[in-house]
Amino acid sequence: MEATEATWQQTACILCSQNCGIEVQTDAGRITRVRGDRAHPASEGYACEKAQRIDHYQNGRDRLTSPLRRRSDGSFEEIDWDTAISEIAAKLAHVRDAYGGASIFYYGGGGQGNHLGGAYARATRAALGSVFTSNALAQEKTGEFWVDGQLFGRSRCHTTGDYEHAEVAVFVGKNPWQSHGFPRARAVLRALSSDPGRALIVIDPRRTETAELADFHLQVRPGTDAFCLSALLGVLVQEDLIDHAFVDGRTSASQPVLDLLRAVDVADYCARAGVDEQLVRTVARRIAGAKSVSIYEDLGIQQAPHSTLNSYLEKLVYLVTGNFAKPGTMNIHTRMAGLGGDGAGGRTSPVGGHRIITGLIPANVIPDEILTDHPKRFRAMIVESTNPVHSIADSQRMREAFAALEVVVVIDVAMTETARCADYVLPASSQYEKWEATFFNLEFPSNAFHLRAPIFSAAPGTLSEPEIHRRLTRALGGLRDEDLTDLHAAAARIPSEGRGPYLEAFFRLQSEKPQLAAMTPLVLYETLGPSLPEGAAAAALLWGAAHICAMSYPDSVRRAGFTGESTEMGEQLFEAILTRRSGVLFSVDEYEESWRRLATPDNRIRLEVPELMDELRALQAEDPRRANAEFPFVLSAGERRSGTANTIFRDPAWRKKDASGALRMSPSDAQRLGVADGGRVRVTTKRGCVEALVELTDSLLPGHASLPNGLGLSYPDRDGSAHVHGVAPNELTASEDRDWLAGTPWHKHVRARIEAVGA
Ligand SMILES: Nc1nc2c(c(=O)[nH]1)N[C@H]1C(S)=C(S)[C@@H](COP(=O)(O)OP(=O)(O)OC[C@H]3O[C@@H](n4cnc5c(=O)[nH]c(N)nc54)[C@H](O)[C@@H]3O)O[C@H]1N2
Ligand SMILES: Nc1nc2c(c(=O)[nH]1)N[C@H]1C(S)=C(S)[C@@H](COP(=O)(O)OP(=O)(O)OC[C@H]3O[C@@H](n4cnc5c(=O)[nH]c(N)nc54)[C@H](O)[C@@H]3O)O[C@H]1N2
Ligand code: SF4
Ligand SMILES: [Mo]
Repeated sequence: MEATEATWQQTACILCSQNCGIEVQTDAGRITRVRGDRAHPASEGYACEKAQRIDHYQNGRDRLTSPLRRRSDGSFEEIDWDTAISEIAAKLAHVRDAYGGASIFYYGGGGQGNHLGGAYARATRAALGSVFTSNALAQEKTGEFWVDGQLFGRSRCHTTGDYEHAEVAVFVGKNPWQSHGFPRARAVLRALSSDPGRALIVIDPRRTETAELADFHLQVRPGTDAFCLSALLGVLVQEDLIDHAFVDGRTSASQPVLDLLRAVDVADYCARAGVDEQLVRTVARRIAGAKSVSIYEDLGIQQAPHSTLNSYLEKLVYLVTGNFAKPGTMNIHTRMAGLGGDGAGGRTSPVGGHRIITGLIPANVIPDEILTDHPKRFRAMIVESTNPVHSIADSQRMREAFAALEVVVVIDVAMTETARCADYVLPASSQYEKWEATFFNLEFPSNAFHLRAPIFSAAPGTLSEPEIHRRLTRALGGLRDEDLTDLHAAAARIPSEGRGPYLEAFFRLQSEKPQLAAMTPLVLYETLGPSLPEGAAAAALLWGAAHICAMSYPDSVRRAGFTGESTEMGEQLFEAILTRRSGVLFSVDEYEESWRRLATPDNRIRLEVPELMDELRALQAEDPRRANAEFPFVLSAGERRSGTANTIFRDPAWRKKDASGALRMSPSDAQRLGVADGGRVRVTTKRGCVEALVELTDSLLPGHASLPNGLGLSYPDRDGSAHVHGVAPNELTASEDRDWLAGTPWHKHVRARIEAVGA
């Protein structure tokens, strides 16, 4: 049948943080056609090839269709929702009453496409007194957030680059051709690469697809970025390529930093990092000579040795060259709502005293906070929309930790590795069966937000997360009907009088019952929710978010086309969010806004970070060239490839090529080991041993090997028997291999031994 315009429905791809707007056609519960949505304000019609496969998520064979309870023999039995909710509430309440709510740990709250659930989970946590939380950001971004806090005054001062307009774009440990990370990535990379007036710079030990397009590729030895970036900064300072007006006028405490960089032995550090000194000098001069530079740091340095220091050095590169708060440079963006956990600083984890950053406990220390007889250990866990048994370092230890907990509740759409370790598994409706949105709204100068309407009705047996949390909170007695009487009355007036009286009643409740603050999402869901059109009750919390956004960034929201005084603009913004199916441009910034968002007392960027200065000095004594006889390889465990999408697709059939996720290595290493392309090897680390298929490629340096991200999932074949496809990377990683400051893992830097199988 020829597709007519009317049959396309607007939604988004949920496979990476870009959440490109897509339009889909459906047939009998299947997503049959997918195209980029040109009306989406950020992606503008762009979508990569992975979006075409989205039905593998929607119709996975291991979708959950009933709440499950573990039997004593480890198998699961189906139970009804009422039984599940009342038993879970009773068991968690028991843990709370016996050991305190702080012993109930919450992990997750959203993946690449879904953050509404995590917002509603606050109510359940508040009802339980659960105060500790974490999610995958604590295995990647917390070091960077901490550095942001030091430099800009608050860890929520998150910067974003403008790669589309930058004269020079630098990618450090980031392969955006495959992993994206900014809108329309491949189009932007091609434009950068083909324009002789612009430059693309890549720092990566692998000759990635992005590096293939680059003008300059610094092919560092794995794990040596601290040396490479120090050398780059050394050149900038020693050749006097820094922006003095910016450094003197806009930053503070710069002298100690510049003094330290002046002392860097550039030639020596380049040698340690395995990069050509002349190339480093050329790159430094190109950066310094550019009108605008944007830099993206990602997992290649955030999940490798010295990761927090690396984040600091990366930021110093753009700061000493004045690439901040100007077109094409780094800027502090608006947000519709925060990601991560609770903001309060200075907290530490209850057992090990590990630093909590943006409310998140380092993922790597979670087993240590469970596997102990410490009285404050975690005793129960709620896991939502994440697969930590697979994604946190040391899967074996994660399984032991889960087994040691008294109660584990997993909320997911599929039977995951983590769900298998649960006492109760609650089946969520998929992201195409409910109202959903993400808070990955990280762009500058234009920022967009997209509320997606369901395109299917909920699969039988499933509930949306807002409804799951409503039921849990109610069963726990966290919210009472009498708290909501006034709001219900005000909501009843909405059809005739609009939301004005409701807003007043809401403010009244907030001042009269501040103890209900953590219940706000649920309060809105229960009272405002039913008044929203098309069953969009889950969007109720966005009413609050829209008002806060309009109050926080009035000028930016006005520039995006919203008008009105006082609360009128927030109402307009919410209305647009509710009705525009392709997403809403919610803020347009001027470059001065980045300065206004700074949170330092003197409104200058504070360049000196004492804790990292010591680490920087100590580099002197470290030589990364030292050989490791027992584990001669560095394994990057978790490369993003065309055929990977975290663990969102569990069905291996979505992957057309590289079905089992080959281990990539250089031909010279393979020859030495006596293994051919397509042969098998055994990979051994101090934590585990796996077998993998080999793909030879000269894009890797000798001594470096790479396994993809998101493989090693157990999936039922057509007759129902489960098979594991590929290598689960965290069978090889270890909890203690992490950054000393932020606790972020060294997934890209796993010491390994590799041998041919059967040789
Ligand atoms: N296709 C696809 N896209 C994705 C995802 C996916 O699973 N699949 N996941 C999404 C998620 S959650 C994230 S966080 C992002 C991550 O996106 P990226 O950070 O781009 O992903 P990776 O491939 O894990 O790592 C990036 C690069 O780091 C390099 N690297 C390894 N060791 C080092 C080192 O010592 N130094 C340097 N400089 N580089 C090193 C690797 O060679 C690799 O090219 O991708 C997102 N996008
Ligand atoms: N070794 C190694 N480990 C890594 C990495 C690496 O590079 N190497 N990368 C790390 C990084 S950057 C990240 S972001 C993490 C990602 O790892 P996780 O945080 O575990 O996230 P995902 O793999 O994205 O899993 C998302 C989960 O959400 C479920 N889900 C999908 N839709 C819904 C929904 O609507 N509701 C609910 N309740 N559930 C849903 C999916 O079934 C899946 O189980 O892995 C980290 N782990
Ligand atoms: S995988 Fe990412 S870049 Fe590709 S279509 Fe989906 S959201 Fe867009
Ligand atoms: Mo990630």
